[in-house]
Amino acid sequence: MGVARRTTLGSTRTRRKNGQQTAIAYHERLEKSDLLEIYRRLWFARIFDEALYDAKKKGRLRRGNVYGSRGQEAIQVGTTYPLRPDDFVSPIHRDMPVFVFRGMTPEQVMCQIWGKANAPTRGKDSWSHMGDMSLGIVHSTSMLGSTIAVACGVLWAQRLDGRRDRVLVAYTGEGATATGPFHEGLNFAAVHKLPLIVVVENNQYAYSTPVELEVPTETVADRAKGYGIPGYCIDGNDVLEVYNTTCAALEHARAGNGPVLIECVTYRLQGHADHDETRARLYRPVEEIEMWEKRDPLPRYRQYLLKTGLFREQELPEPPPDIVERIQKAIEYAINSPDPEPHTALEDIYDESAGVSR
Ligand SMILES: Cc1ncc(C[n+]2csc(CCOP(=O)(O)OP(=O)(O)O)c2C)c(N)n1
Ligand SMILES: [Mg+2]
Repeated sequence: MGVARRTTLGSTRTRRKNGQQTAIAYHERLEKSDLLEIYRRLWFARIFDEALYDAKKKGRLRRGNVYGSRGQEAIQVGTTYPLRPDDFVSPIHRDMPVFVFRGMTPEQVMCQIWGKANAPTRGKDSWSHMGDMSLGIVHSTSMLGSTIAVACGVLWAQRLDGRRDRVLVAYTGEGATATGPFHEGLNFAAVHKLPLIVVVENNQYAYSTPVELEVPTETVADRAKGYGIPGYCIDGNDVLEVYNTTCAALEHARAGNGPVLIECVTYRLQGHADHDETRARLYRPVEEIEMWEKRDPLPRYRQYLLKTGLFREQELPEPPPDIVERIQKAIEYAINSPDPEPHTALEDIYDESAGVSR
């Protein structure tokens, strides 16, 4: 299952609408410090995921599910690293580290997960149901596919304000590409040439439904043909390929050429969420999981870095201890933060200034 055809990191043999391949290896322009930062971000995402699974298992996180992203880190890192500070992102349930990569603090994100009073939604919701437009983070909703329609609204508003240059990267699962708002949104974005990059995290499953039962085309990227936009099908476990493709898509969108669809082929190594761990080993062949574990994006990128000759082994710890510490610190902060007071439950719900009564 899946399309992991690539063997070398950073190869740019990505498929386009017209069958051509991108020629520019944007990552060759990165400094050594960038290469290291990408390594550290991959580890941030991995440790973030592991720490939350651990907290849930130990009963330290008592409410809500943990939607793991183990194995999908290259997508979170490779699609955010080339963004401008004023670009937008629209993360979904498997993109928690994206909130941090785009400017939220680990403490804010952990407080949101723990439903605390000082969280972005002040304890009214948890997990990814938050946003911050001052950082260009569009509030995430649970209605899969709708994120694409909402993204169109954000970009349309930007156009009404006389701007066209801020690009929005909207994430979605392959399952969500089978929803109505996904099609309506992408169609609208294509017709109006909105600067939208849709990143499809094709992790092969939507809960227990395999991709074959959601997508009738050979690749998800083939769906792009229906909107007359470029569609790339790339190795989502190769952080440099994700980076290169995102750079190409950003140039395309920023130049006013409209949206791009990037299908990142990857695998959901865990269950749909922590409650699905046992069952997820029943509806998927063990060999399939084992095969994808061998394609883990972290060791692959580390190998690449060592091969460049720019790094010594000791410079690339697995994991970087300071990141482990940083995430633990944020978790302790959240656990020790106050719960919301009941009387705040209706605050920030209604726009009182508009005269709407409760
Ligand atoms: C419109 C809609 N239908 C169903 C759900 C319930 N649901 C939440 S996550 C999920 C699976 C999504 O699969 P996919 O889009 O492939 O993303 P993944 O979870 O694999 O990252 C489902 C069915 C929902 N949130 N919204
Ligand atoms: Mg999926």
